[in-house]
Amino acid sequence: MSTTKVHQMRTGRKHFLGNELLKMGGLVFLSVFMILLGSFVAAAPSMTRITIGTFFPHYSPKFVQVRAGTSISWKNPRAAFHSITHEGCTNGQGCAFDSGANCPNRTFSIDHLPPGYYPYHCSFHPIIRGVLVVLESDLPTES
Ligand SMILES: [Cu+2]
Repeated sequence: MSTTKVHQMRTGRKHFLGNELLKMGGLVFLSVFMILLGSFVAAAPSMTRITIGTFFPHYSPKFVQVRAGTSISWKNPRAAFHSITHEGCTNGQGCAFDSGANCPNRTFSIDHLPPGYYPYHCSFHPIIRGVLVVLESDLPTES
């Protein structure tokens, strides 16, 4: 065997090991990245948005079901005042939330509603109604 061939084999092996190390480093980096991403996504609170429109069903979507801990926000993109008022605020059964006058282009948000059934309406336009259901956070997901 010529010295050149031996030299090529040695350097070839060196390159092979170098590539393997690079690949392993890449995998370790990727794994750490995925773990960090996973913990970030898990830690980020989930969010549901409802838009208040001019036409039926006005609160869009009108029926919303979320898990406890989900942030719910109502956006009012219209030039009229609206409110997001829990039925309990007007029937004396306990007021869970009331946005008051939600100005045009404003958003009203709720973060920590306990599990329950929350029908609500707009106090300016009582015909505008919606329902919010908050489920226990550990119930199995519906798919
Ligand atoms: Cu309204």
